[in-house]
Amino acid sequence: METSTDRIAEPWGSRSAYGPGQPWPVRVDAHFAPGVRPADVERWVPSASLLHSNGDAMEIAVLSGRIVGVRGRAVDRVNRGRLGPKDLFGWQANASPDRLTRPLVREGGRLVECDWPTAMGRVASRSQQLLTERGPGSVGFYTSGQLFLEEYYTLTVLARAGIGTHHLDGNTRLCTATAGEALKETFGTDGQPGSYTDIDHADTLALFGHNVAETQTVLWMRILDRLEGPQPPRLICVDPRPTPVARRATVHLPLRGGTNVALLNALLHEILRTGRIDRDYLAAHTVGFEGLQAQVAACTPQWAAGICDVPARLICEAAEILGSAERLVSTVLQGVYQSHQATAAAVQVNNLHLVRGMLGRPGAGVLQMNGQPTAQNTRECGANGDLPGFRNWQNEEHIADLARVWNVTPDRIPHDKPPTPAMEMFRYAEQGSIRMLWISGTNPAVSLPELHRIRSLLAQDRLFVVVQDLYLTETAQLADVVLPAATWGEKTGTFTNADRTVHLSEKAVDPPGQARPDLDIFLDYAARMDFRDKAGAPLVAWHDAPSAFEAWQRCSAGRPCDYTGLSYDRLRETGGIQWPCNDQAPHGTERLYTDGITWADPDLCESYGKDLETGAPADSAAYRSLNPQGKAVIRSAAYLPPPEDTSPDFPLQLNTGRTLYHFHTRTKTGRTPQLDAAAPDVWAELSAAEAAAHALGEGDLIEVTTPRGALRARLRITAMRDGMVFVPFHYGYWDTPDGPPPEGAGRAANETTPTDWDPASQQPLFKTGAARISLVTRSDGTPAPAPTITASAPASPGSLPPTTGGVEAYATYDG
Ligand SMILES: Nc1nc2c(c(=O)[nH]1)N[C@H]1C(S)=C(S)[C@@H](COP(=O)(O)OP(=O)(O)OC[C@H]3O[C@@H](n4cnc5c(=O)[nH]c(N)nc54)[C@H](O)[C@@H]3O)O[C@H]1N2
Ligand SMILES: Nc1nc2c(c(=O)[nH]1)N[C@H]1C(S)=C(S)[C@@H](COP(=O)(O)OP(=O)(O)OC[C@H]3O[C@@H](n4cnc5c(=O)[nH]c(N)nc54)[C@H](O)[C@@H]3O)O[C@H]1N2
Ligand SMILES: [Mo]
Repeated sequence: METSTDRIAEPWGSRSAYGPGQPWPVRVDAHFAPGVRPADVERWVPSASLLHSNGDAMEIAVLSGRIVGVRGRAVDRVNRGRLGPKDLFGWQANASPDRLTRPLVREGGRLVECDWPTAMGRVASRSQQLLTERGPGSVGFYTSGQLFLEEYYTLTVLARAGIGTHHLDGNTRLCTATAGEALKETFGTDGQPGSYTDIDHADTLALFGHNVAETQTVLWMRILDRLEGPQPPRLICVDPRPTPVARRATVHLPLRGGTNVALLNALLHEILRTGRIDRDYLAAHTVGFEGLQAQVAACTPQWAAGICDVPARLICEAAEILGSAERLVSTVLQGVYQSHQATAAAVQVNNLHLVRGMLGRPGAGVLQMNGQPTAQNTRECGANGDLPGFRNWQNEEHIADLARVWNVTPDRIPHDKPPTPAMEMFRYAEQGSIRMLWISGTNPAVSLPELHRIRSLLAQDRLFVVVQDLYLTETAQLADVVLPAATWGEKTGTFTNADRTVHLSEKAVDPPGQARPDLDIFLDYAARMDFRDKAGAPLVAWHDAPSAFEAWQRCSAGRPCDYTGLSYDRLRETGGIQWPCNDQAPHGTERLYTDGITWADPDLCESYGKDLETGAPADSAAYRSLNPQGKAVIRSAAYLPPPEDTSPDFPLQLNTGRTLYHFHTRTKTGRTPQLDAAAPDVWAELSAAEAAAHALGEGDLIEVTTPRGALRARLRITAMRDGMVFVPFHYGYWDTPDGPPPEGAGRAANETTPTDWDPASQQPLFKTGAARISLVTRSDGTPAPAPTITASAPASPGSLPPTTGGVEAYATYDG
């Protein structure tokens, strides 16, 4: 039956309850432009969501050459037809009148319009000049988790074997570097062990620093539908904030920020103490258990309670649930990844599953989540710094194999030292060894820590900055050349979600003006640079998305992320398919490690592992002696306090993150009326006790200050733990009337965050810092511009007018 509701007010829509082992019922969600009916639609074009990592399959509705709506794909394994608010409404941003339609170059200090040959000519000639004068180390590429697979692969080939630089990384460094690193540390290679279908079978779900209700709304619908059905799973939520997940949890552990390792060590301590371990699994498939035993021996719940500031009783309850689970699914995301012991904590979740033998069967799986829609492809294609196909940069045979695929000599592939992580690239640009930085599909002038530093280093004269984007973002405003890109719906390619499901996204409409697909831009550059292989043929020998996909299939052959069994035709027809997909697994692979650990062998693994405390990489000999038979490695870690702890000057912990209605720096969701209206400006969250201690009330304008800088935001009083202030990081200044903030009075969370990172994954610490707050002006009675349905719900429910979307936000669902 088709019904229609306000999907801003009801982001998760209606329930379709189901029981363990049953298939998740279909429900098809749709939204169209005013006046358009489904029957009017001329063409439906297959695609998937691009505003989070869930990979919800959809079709784009086209009428008279315009996108006029979207609907979910009922056949797809990921969403069974459902869509979240960002996907129902976000497509409207494609047609925003302020899209970039022509390239821009900086002339006399100003950005002026030009044609493509002029813009690309400047980029190529500056590259040539730098290669001659300073060598490949003077050129850096900082890309995204939001382009398509074909684009990343092309960029990797031209940056590595073309330019020959170490400096290629993605904003995935800020996002899922820890997911990749944690999987490498434990299983020897990247690749998600679990599957979303594990939710259908689980008796226990444990979410570590993952506000899935707001950040993967459709996965939360799946969980809600299990929670409403027979034999619902037990739910553990580890998050300092009262997220929608916390509100539904069997046990909520609202821990002090940055204390995940202490908590996890205590949970492992209890599980070991009560003997809930799978000795056969440990013996057959792991090394390192004794180290873990020793490490957690003294980590009692009472000990952790003192560090995490949660009652020991709650830790014991959570351990009891984890210890008695028979089908356990754990997920991990930014509350773990963006803290100082990110990798150390994330691998303890892997350890929990190894110790309990909870892997490789229905309902037993780890999801080291991704955040961005195509972050998995950034990693597997090597645009995150690692080598394509999860090859090991320290293994000469892997280098030789890649050199064979690219038909170059092995010395053309830089591998004498580790690839440069993004934070180091920005430091090299600051210090002057990187002289050209090509930024594609990311907005670092809002998303990197310590923004005054980022602004000033991007504005340097000696640094040539190329920005490839859809809009004149805060970053593009600092560029020397701006390249207008086509986006989702305007170009064709594939991308892979957090559970290895590959989707095809096809071109539905033409891009505006002269905007071009990122792939065409990279191919144009490769042609201008005239990169050659060792036979003198073009290094980048493909010319469009299908031929780029085929080139990638050859590169992925025989690797963990094998794409050789996929094709655009198959993906178009069936919807998403999970890799590896090849002759042995023609229908794709639901879960990894169903039959033991497959890629940790010293000759096969992507990484020899790192010291979790220092980040120092191990070498082949060390790994061989640790793990000669290629089992899963149990790596233990001692808890360390956060590097920037609270002090009398900065008494509050600083936490930053997301809200349901916005995506990142809001370049798309801020241009979508329904989403913009739901959360139009920044706010800051405090507990009622903390607000009272500071004599502050709802809606007061406050200043949040750290040693780096300050921001101003309206106060929302929530049921959050005491001693913490939370600020969403979505709000830059492109849509503020006054442009860039005078230093010290911005509204971006990253004015205040520290330049510091986890040693093993090199992911920045957006959730670990210390701050103080002060009153700027009292509220006139207006509440903070924060949604009321989400983690920012008011402490006293119903005390404020609820967030609604009105008629504009009505969407239908069928099912
Ligand atoms: N609506 C929406 N959805 C998105 C995105 C978006 O911008 N908006 N972005 C996508 C991307 S790229 C990503 S990476 C994901 C991120 O998805 P999530 O990781 O779910 O989102 P965050 O809000 O960054 O952080 C999650 C939670 O971590 C908690 N946290 C903070 N410190 C700690 C800690 O020390 N320990 C623990 N256990 N928890 C802590 C925060 O309170 C927060 O509720 O979302 C994806 N989906
Ligand atoms: N304080 C704080 N900071 C954070 C985080 C946090 O939790 N707290 N989270 C971090 C995380 S997990 C992430 S993922 C980052 C996200 O940070 P960013 O990547 O900087 O955020 P976006 O706004 O998604 O930027 C993507 C840019 O790509 C453009 N774009 C979209 N589609 C296309 C396309 O097809 N082609 C091209 N060329 N451009 C396109 C968009 O217009 C936008 O400008 O922020 C990080 N920063
Ligand atoms: Mo992310």
